[in-house]
Amino acid sequence: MDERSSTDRQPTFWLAAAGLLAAVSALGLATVALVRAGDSTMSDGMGMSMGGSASMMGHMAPVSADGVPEATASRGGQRLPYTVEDGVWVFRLDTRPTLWRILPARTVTAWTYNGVVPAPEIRVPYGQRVRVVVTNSLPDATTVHWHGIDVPNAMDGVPGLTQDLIPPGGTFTYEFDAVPAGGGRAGGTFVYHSHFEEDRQLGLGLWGAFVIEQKRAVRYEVEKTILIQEWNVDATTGDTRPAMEMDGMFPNFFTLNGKSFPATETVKMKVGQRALFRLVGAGAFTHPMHLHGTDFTIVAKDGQPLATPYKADVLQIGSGERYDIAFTARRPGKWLFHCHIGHHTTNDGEGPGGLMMIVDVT
Ligand SMILES: [Cu+2]
Repeated sequence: MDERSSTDRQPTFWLAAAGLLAAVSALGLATVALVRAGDSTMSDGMGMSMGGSASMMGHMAPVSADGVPEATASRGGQRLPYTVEDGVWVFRLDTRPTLWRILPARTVTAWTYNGVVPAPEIRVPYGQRVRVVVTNSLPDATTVHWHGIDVPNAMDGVPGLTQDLIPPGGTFTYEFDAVPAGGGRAGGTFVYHSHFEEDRQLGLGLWGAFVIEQKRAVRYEVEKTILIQEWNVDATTGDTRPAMEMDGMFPNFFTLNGKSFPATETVKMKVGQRALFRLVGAGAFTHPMHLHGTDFTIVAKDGQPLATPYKADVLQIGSGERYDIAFTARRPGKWLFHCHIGHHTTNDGEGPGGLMMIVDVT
């Protein structure tokens, strides 16, 4: 029973009314901003990073699919070829929009390195001098950050801080020794990604693995690098927006190495074989990854081998994180490796889909 008198309620009523009025006004302003953002082109990269509601709306706009070609490769994440110049391993990356097929009947408009999702894997011996020539064929400026690698400051890829933006049509050459930042002496799983308009460019796919091979590496019969990503796709129009933790921007498709289940790769193993999965959180969301049929041992975190590896059967993988997990195939069968958040194992709400792959043990 509410014992307050009607006069007691009046201030509450007027506060509520004022709040409602403010909310309606804000909605009106937001609508104006949305319309203006829709009118502006997405190539005005500098303007969009300056904050404010109009730029926020620009970041939420779908990426243009006009004239974007479909990928010629069906699988991403393959090792990037290189040439050798005076002992330096020279790699070439081209950032460009690509229609990427995550399912037989579903493409996303991705922003890619070299037209594939995930980006090609760069893999070098510990300490190798590398040069990466980046050409920007996006409609927007970009940079590349070498996440977890001991680069000189000028090679760190932070626009306005360590380098100028690479404009559309521009090129920038990065060069450094492949050593873990902090001087780690082992090596392991690192990443490279855009460091400009990260909400948009990372959400559209600009991520790749960078593996510094360990000098005394444990050998595994099966080794996979697995990038976990999310996508926001309008199932009717096919419009792709960068997936973000924000109303209207939440992901409805999820990929392991650029494919949603059942299009994900099946990992084939024989009983007794050992596997190493290099898991990379290459999106904006956290995924509790779970393996059926056996536990696994977490042997490295963020490219650093653990002094005390530990066992688990679910592992949370957040944005930018890398975990190397090792396991032995114990029993024959088709064992699932999947995210434990049910929504993440759907394709636009239809399951099974998304972040699932099969480990097929014979
Ligand atoms: Cu998940």
